[in-house]
Amino acid sequence: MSTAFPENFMWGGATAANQMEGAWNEDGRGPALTDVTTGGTKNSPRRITMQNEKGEKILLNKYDYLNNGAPEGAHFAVLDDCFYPNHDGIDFYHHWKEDIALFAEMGFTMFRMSVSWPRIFPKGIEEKPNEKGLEFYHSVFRELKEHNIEPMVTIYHFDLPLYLEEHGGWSERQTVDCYVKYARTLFEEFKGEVNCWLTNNEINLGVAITDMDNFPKERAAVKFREMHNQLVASAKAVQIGHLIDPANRIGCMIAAIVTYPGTCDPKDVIRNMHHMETAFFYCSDVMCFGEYPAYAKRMWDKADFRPEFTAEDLADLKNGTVDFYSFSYYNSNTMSVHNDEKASGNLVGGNGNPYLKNSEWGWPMDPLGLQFVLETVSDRYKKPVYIVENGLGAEDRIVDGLIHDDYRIAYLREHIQAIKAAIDNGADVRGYLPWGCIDLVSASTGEMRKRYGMIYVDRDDEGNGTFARMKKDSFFWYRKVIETNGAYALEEETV
Ligand code: BGP
Repeated sequence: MSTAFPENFMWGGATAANQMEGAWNEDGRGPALTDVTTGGTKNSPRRITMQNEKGEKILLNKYDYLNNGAPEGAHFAVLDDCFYPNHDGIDFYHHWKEDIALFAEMGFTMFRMSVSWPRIFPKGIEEKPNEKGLEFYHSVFRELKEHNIEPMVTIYHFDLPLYLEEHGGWSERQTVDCYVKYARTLFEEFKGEVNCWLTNNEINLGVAITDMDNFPKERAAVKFREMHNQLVASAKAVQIGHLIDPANRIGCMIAAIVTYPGTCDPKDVIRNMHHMETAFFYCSDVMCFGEYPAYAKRMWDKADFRPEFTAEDLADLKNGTVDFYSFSYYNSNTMSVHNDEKASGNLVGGNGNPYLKNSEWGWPMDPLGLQFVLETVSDRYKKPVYIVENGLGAEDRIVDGLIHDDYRIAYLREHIQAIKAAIDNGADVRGYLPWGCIDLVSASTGEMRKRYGMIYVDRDDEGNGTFARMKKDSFFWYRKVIETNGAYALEEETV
């Protein structure tokens, strides 16, 4: 056996309930925001569906909603003539046994999944959890254990119960209380079955958007308040999780929004530094160090935000620091005061980069950016690091019953090589869990055609398909990578 990667390095894959489970209204599950979000494409945004007081339809651009909130008097509605891809996902709710067997066949030692919040507390406010929801996850965790796969469980991944969303979402302290009750329920219920947890997927997104050009100042203040509530909720969960089971390891989950200065103009360097602070470091600095960083003042002043945090909240942040750091990474961008041209990328764009090629969805592919993140965060936080999302969203074609996804293999190989380089340079990297190891609904576009998986799922963007699973070439390639503890990805030439 090769010793290319550290012994006990965890290999696996990552998913989220809202994008894979389906069964959106089965067995007592309540709706989430993702259940009133239509499909979209690369060029047409997903819509949030609502109705006004007269019952007239409103289709709101998802990003307008996230940036500006809902129009006065509008309420969420599931509309008959709209298609909601998350309602069925890839029907993991009924395929979990088969899917876990496939993960085991690839050799996974870790599997990242999330618990669907509204499957446990349909509205978020109930006193007692939904037993059927708990049973479902017990079955999944038991099955993973059978196959010696350790679950890494995200407590909250994009699926706030719609009721809480309608009642102010994260700007209300009620949501913090409901989250804490939900997290406590999971820690108690799954004690002994799950020991590795993430509190909140890509928690930094809410503040990252405040650094986008033209983001309204008043809304930035709202976002900082909401983010404070999320950070406090997370810190409370960390403390409770440790009390309930000292064996629990609880991490933050950050979208690695990496940007480089567009030129060597010192103005670009400063612009980029400020962008990285806001978009990338702000949340994890709080979650890892237990207090707000000094540069928060610059961000708050700009938004006229007066932080009035209670002593209790500040104590929670101090006492609820995470045990490890985890992140998603797909692409990098550049920041420049000289360039208004926008590039695409995961969630928050910057300017493009002439040295990099773009994916079919326009995301600049940059394996060295992953090395950059690993070395940066490993040194900044001095905590174990996990890559819990990474991968290439691409269209796959079935030819003679096979899927030759050499483009995906090339992407994964180059990123694994970058991880090894970071480890050789001293980064404390513990695991690699590429995103969407099985095809699932895209978060940004709602498409199925944007596939990340090593396992193909027969489902299209109109809701057709049998949900049958099929192994792609990358399935066999990744199995070999895991079997050799990474060595197979290092031996081969970079495509
Ligand atoms: C991250 C999310 C995931 C996932 C991934 C890929 O932001 O945590 O839920 O979907 O991005 O993005 P997309 O699905 O938009 O291609």
